[in-house]
Amino acid sequence: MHRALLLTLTLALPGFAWAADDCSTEIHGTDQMTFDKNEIVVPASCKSFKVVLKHPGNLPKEVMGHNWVLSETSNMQAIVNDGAAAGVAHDYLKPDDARIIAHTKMLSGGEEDSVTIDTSKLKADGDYQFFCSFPAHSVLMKGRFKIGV
Ligand code: CU1
Repeated sequence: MHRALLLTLTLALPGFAWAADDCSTEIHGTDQMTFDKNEIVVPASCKSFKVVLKHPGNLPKEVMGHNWVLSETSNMQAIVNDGAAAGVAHDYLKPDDARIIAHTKMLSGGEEDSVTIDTSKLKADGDYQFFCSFPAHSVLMKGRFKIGV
């Protein structure tokens, strides 16, 4: 088949998957104290899932730091509270907190970090949330994290 025609058919048939599911995503934490996503869906076929966090702003982490933390929704507030007590020296996370499923480091503007999650640790029907643990940021900076079909 002609290559251009093949491309046309691929674009015209979105349900026709030529590539494997994308087992990664990129999310931005901004100087406006927002994430650019409020939901992340992990394809069920992914054995692992990589989250790349970028901070495209200019402010230092002491002022507008952002991390990406994953936990069960019911644990989020306690992780945030204990993180605030742990302070900036610990990136606003209690060290070795078993309730944290995954997290990046705390970023200043211009930085990036990533974390890869072993999806076998997640339940398909689990209730998960991602958030930033910088004090008060999780009021705005949070979203649903779920396993797709
Ligand atoms: Cu933040």
